[in-house]
Parts: sequence; structure tokens; C-alpha cells
Amino acid sequence: MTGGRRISVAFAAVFVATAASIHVVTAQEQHHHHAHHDHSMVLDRDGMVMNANADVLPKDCTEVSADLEFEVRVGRDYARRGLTFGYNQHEWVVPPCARVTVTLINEDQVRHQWMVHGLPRYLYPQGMFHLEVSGEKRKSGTFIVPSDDRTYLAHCDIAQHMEQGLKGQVVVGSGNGTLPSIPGISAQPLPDDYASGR
Ligand SMILES: [Cu+2]
Repeated sequence: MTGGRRISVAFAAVFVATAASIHVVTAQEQHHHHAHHDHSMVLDRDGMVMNANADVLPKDCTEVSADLEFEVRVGRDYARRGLTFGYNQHEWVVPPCARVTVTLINEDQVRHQWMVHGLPRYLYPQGMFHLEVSGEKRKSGTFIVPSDDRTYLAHCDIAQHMEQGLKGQVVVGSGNGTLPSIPGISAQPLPDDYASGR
């Protein structure tokens, strides 16, 4: 373990805590960074925020165009007919280069996620921004979207939860299409195609 790595981890911890104004990484957690510590993840017993970014602009943005905040509620009460789970809405439309703060509110007893895919990897490891919340808890995190019109998948990656209703889309600008099988928004490409998984 090099000194450089140690410094970058400490810096990232401060950055993440500042960016999302959430849980400050403790000294004990920093001591454990050598044991598979993800420098862009902040977690506690309520859940976790991964790859929060409130400060660094995507390369193609000259400024933050808008500051948006929205609550995403998740639970069985929001399930569409034939499904087990749901979000209170399954599409979120934001302007290009918007800074988006999401609060995920879990109304179920089980754990749920709101995970966005396809973001620029130079800013978001694995192209992902991710909130995860234990039953009856909430978590907030912030990310900044790029400038191009594009539709991003947002879902819960826990086994079978997406198939059971937790699939949505973040539409930046006018988007680049609609994803299939979004409850209340788009049809399944092949009804009852349970074998295809994801
Ligand atoms: Cu879930």
C-alpha cells in the first residue's frame, strides 16, 4: 500500500462526505481501506451511496444547468398490477448537465436500490451512480448528468427486483429512446419472457 493511495482515499472520503453531506467516513473505516475499501462508497447501517458527485462537471458541460432534487419512493404499495414492487414513478426527466439529488425512501421491509447505469466512466466507476437503502430507511446522493440527449436505465439490482417492477429510466434532454418493460411506460418486448433475465 503506497502513501499515494492512502492520500487519495482520505481525499475521496472527505470529498464524498462534502458532496453529499452525509455520513463522514470514520477513522476506523479509513484504517480498513486496504481491505477492499471502495474510495467512492459511503455506507452505514441505513444503506449506501456509491459514486456521488456534486462537484465535478462532465467534460462536455461548461456549467451545472440546473439543480434538481427528487424523492424516489420504493415499495410494494407502488407495484403495478402483476408485479411485486414499484417506484412511485418510473421515469425522471432532467435537463442536460443537471445536478440531480435523489433521496431514495424505502417503504418496504426489504432492501432496495436505485442504480443508474451508463454514466461516463471517467467520473463514475463502472458508469454507475447507486443508492441502496435498508427497509424503512432513506438515503440521499447527488450526481451530475452529461450534456447529450440520452436515456439511462435506473433499477434495483437485487435478485428479481427489476423483473418484479423496479425498472425505470432517467431521460436526459429528449433522451435517445424508451427502454422496454418500464412499468406504466413501455411494454415488454415479449410478454411473459421470464427466461431472458436481464
Ligand atoms: Cu429492490
